[in-house]
Amino acid sequence: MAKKLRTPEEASCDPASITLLELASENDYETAFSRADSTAACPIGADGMCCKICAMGPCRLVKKGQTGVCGATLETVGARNFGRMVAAGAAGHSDHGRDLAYTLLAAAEGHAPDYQVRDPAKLREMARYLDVEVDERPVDELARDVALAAIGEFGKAQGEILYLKRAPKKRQEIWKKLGIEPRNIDREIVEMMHRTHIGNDQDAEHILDHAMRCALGDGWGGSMLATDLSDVLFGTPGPVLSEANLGVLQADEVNIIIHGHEPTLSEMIIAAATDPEMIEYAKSKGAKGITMSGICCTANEALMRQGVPLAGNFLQQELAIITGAVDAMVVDIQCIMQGIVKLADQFHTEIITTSRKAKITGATHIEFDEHRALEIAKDIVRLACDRFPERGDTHIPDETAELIPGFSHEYINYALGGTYRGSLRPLNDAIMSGRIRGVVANIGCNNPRVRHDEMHRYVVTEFLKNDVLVVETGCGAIASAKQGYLTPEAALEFAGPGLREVCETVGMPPVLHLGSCVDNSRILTVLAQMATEGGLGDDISDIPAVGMAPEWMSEKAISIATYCVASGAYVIMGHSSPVSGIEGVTQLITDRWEEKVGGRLEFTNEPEEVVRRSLAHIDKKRAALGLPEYDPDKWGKSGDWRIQEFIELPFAEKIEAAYGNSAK
Ligand code: SF4
Ligand code: MSK
Repeated sequence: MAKKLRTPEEASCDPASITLLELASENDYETAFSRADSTAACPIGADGMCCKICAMGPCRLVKKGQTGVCGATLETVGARNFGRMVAAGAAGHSDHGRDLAYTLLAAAEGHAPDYQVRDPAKLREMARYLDVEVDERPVDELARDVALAAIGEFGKAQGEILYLKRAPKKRQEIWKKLGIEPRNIDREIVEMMHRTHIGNDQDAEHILDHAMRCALGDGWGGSMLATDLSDVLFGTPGPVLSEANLGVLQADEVNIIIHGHEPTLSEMIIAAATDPEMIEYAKSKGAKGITMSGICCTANEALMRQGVPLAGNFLQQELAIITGAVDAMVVDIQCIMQGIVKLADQFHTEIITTSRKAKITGATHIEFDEHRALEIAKDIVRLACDRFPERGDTHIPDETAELIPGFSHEYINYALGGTYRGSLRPLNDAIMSGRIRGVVANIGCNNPRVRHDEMHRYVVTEFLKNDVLVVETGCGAIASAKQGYLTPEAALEFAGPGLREVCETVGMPPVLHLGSCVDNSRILTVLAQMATEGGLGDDISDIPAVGMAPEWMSEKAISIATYCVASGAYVIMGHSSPVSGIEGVTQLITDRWEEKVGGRLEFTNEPEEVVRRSLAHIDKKRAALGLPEYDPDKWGKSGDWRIQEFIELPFAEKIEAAYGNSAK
């Protein structure tokens, strides 16, 4: 019997997406939503109980005590599957970081003339962490040495990853004691694959210890390097004003969507799209100009530094094509659905793959080469313009929301502490006083198995009400952007009284957008700085903070979750657990990991449970630090909104409010 298809409203809570899902349904356009409805997940695989790592299997272990042909237990199979997810996620983030290091090297050596060092201060900071001599050396010479040192972190022969020293001292000692300090980035990924080969590591706890080591190589290695290198090459983000949702597409302009994860080519496409010669070319094809927008984390990279609008998050990549208004979708790496090519065949949209690591059958492949980046970018823009006259009807939804992203950890320091004494002290103080109850990092993807954006919307709304400051990256941040949570005004409307006062004082949104998936490393940096600033313990595990990815789908999310846990954080993932059928593994990643590293990893598909457990954890950590119990009634008696409220009172009530009964 065919599975019932969800209605558009059941599939998404985003109005723009609902409109386009209605159009998809009327016209039989296939999307991830309809494929999820018609493709039931394999229950054995979903629970982590299937092993297919050798040809004696695949072995489907359906009951307790059952083993594979080789005798592998459920626990071993589950831990191996989990470890391999971590390895794949860590590889994705880290290989991205490696490419950026090679781009910096090419730029420093004069082989990539379209790139240069945009943030020399960040370059010098990187140099200090990577033990590169700084002195008064010319920028290109320093950039070359930093690039080589960064490349070295992926495969060096001895020692440990140098960025580990950015973690609080106590955390470094925990890693050392457990023997999970990553030696280099690639080695831990390779070893994870080796250990999980048939007939090798067959102790679930031992396999999962290595999963933490491998993930730490991502968080404090590959991802952190990727973030820093992007800042060096393209500039460290600061606040910009932009817009989000599919309404950013323009009916009378050439629309180019950039999608994937890398800023390297997209930065050049943005430059090409603003070139007067290209704009003239677009006009020669009947368009008024060229509009750039983005999907997924290439979008977040371009948004953070250039203010390029967000067309949408992961589940909107196909919906964007259904608008009929996208002339070219230029994709690089990660989170690109193969389905876009088949869908684009029904429209005029050109799908252009650009990475030497990611071709899609049927797409146009224009391979990116950093040595002639701008020239390639112009070819791509021209191709998009050539598609414009082929457009049919367009259906661009009206929805857009304003947002202010660009909260790098440097900017958060500056916003809170000022130019001369950039510091997280005011944030720590606000948490200590109870104005801010705690911090939640809401990250990660969308997943068509759950209602699009719903979990993100629910948890963020609840946290704001409860005076919890929310920091976000990836597609979770895009969900909040569409919701209107990324503006300072959102604090007046949605935040509890304490958080509202802090946001008003600083002029910041109650939800801070920190960037793309690799930029979760910025969250590690903020947490490490909060721990060393004083007043909130001396380790990440002491801070009243929780991490979560309520709509996760990617292996990268599992790597991120694991490195956050190994760094001391409590992490709750939504949707479902990849090891839900294996009690022993669930126990290891929760209670046992908590005993070892202070963090734990839980899964629940109940949004209310995510909020309840998070607030309970935050309050438990506050109590352990001896901080006052959270009491919203203490706050909210100051701030602009109170003054505004006062001004709007009738005269008699104004007197009463100002002087009380004594005025009578
Ligand atoms: Fe089956 Fe063991 Fe081979 Fe896995 S490794 S497929 S459990 S025989
Ligand atoms: S893009 S990994 S769907 S956050 Fe980074 Fe979004 Fe998740 Fe991809």
